[in-house]
Formats: sequence, C-alpha cells, structure tokens
Amino acid sequence: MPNLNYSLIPQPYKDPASPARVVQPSMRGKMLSMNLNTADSWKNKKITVLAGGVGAARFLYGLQNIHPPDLITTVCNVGDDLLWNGLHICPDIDTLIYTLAEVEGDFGWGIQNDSQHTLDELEALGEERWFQIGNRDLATHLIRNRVLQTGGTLADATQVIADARNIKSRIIPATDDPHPTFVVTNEGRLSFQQYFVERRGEPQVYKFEFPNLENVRPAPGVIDAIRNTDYLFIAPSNPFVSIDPIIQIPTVRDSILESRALRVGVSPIVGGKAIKGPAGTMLESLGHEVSAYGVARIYEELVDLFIYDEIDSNLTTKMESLSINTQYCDTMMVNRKARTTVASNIKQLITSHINESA
Ligand code: FO1
Repeated sequence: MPNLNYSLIPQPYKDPASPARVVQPSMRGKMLSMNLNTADSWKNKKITVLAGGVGAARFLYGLQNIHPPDLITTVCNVGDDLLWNGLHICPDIDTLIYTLAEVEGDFGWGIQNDSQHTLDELEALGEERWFQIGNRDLATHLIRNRVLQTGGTLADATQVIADARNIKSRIIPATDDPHPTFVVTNEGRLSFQQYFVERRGEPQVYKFEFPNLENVRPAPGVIDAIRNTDYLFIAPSNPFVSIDPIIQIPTVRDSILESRALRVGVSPIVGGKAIKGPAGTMLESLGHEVSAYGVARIYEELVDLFIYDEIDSNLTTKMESLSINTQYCDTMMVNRKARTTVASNIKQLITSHINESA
C-alpha cells in the first residue's frame, strides 16, 4: 500500500485540536450595505464556493446555469488527495471538473464509460486494485503530474486541466501544499481513502487529523476569493472531511469571519441522512445530531444564512433557536435539470433574506 498515502510528508504529527482558535465577532447585518434591489442583488456579483466533491459539484453545476461562470470561484478541498502509483490524484477537484464538463461517472466521480485495462494489468502484476483509476481518468492524472514535475503548482495543474475541459468558472485548490486528512478509527489511523474506499467507511470514527496543518498555506487567490466576494457559499459537502480541511488552513477561518460577503451554508443532510458519503455516520460518531440542524449548529459561527431541504421543515422551531437565519426549499439535485432548479430556489431564498434584512 505504500503508493496510496502521503507517507512521504516529513512533518511530525501535530494534534489539530490544540491551537487556540481566534473567533472574530460576527459581522451579521453587513448585508444592509448591499444593493437591495432584487435584480441588482445578483447582477455582476462575485460568488465563492467552498467545496468538497460530488454534492458541491452538482451545486456548482446548477449555479453556473443561473449565474455567469466567470464570476464564480470554487475553493476545493484537497484533504482526500492521494498518491496512486506515484501520481497525485485529486478526487474532489476532478469531480468538480468532470461534473461541470458533463462527463462525470455514474457514482458522481471518475469519467463515464471508462475502462479498467490498466487496473486489470496492474492486478495481473500483483498490485492492489481497491482504488479504481479508470483509463480515461488516468489522462487527467498524467497531465497533473507533468505540470507538477515541471515546476508547476497544484493550482497551475488544476487550471491546465480545467481549461482543457473548457470550464469557464475558476477552480482553485484550497492549498498547493500537502494537506492530507487522516481518520482516527477503532481500526487505527487511516488515510482518508483507506477509510472511505478500502474500508468502505465502516470503521468507527473517533476524530480527524490534519498532520501537516502548520505548514499549509492557502493557495494564491484563496483568501482574496473569500474576503472579496459578494456571496460565499459552503456547498452541501461533508462538514468534517470536505469543509473543515479548508477552514482549518491558517487564516482561512478568519477570512471567512471577516469577509464582506453574505455567507450561506447549504445542508448536505436531508431527511436525517447524507445525500452521499459518510457525513451521517460521522455526525453520529462525533456526537452531533444527524440532521440539517446538526450541521447548522456546526456552521453557526461561520454563516449568516443556512439553507436546508423542505423535507426537514419539521426542524423549523429548532432552527429558529440558532443565531442565524435559516430557510428551507427543495435542495434535491436528482438530475441535471434539478441542479439548476435548486440553484434558483436558493437564489430566491437569498434574495428574500436580503430584502428582509433591509
Ligand atoms: N470512490 C470509491 O468508492 N471507490 C473508488 O475506487 C474510487 C476511485 C476514485 C478514483 C478517482 C476519483 O477522482 C475518485 C474516486 N473515488 C472512488 C471517489 C473518492 O474516493 C471520494 O468520493 C472522494 O474522495 C470523497 O469526496
């Protein structure tokens, strides 16, 4: 398994829970300074999205259909990156790019109609095949590796791959530095992909570790994209292994708290279950309520508005006990058309929120 983790990171382990967190006073009410006309509240506005993989990609796809892509920047998690046979794989970045390019695989990751000849051959040569890299997908990793090996950064490589797929919005990795997420479980300390793919998310989760955190810097453009935007979304992604690895990067949390944007969180939990992935079991293992309310509580300090699915309208009373505005609508992105509908629903809720704050 030596190819499949970040064992090369030289830095010593550091408990991510130990550094004191500086919590800035909330900047609620700052929306009053925005243009409150309904149409103008979106025209020419900049949008930044903090994103994980599949849920974020679908959300972004819809957003791009209702807002000019050149005004949208996505800051993407890299905590689940891995080295696979020497190639740097970025599952969340690739999922965003493939989804926007409409070539994503049936499960939301990888490329549709891919083949597995390389995996077959590797297996015949005695290698493991639990992490499945398809042959078409491999082309992306070869390009990324070439850029990295010729002196480019991860952000450079991302730009090259996104341009090649004609992606019009900007996608930047949260950091160019190695920033792996480890999962401490009843089976020991596992890299994210060992936990999620090899062990199918079955081990009981005790905590997450970001062992290289003190050496991680935001990629160029990340802080500016968070501070100087009109709308800052936390996409419907896993709060622990997609969003937290971004927020924990030094200076990122403060830049969110100080941002001039209206900050909007979208729930990845609908009807008490994660739409995709292990967010539900993680919430439970870590003692949070497995509901949109449980997620809203986690984001309470970071967002002004939290949006959840209409199926959870029974949570309204609890939601109203929070210090943030919460609203519900249909957030189910069941097909490509629905992604656009969901983006429109969310846009409408935000516009109402702005008008009500006036
Ligand atoms: N997920 C799986 O469940 N099994 C796989 O074999 C697998 C391979 C894979 C290859 C490339 C890629 O970009 C993503 C891949 N994923 C796979 C998805 C990935 O592990 C997770 O969905 C994300 O890391 C979580 O956001």
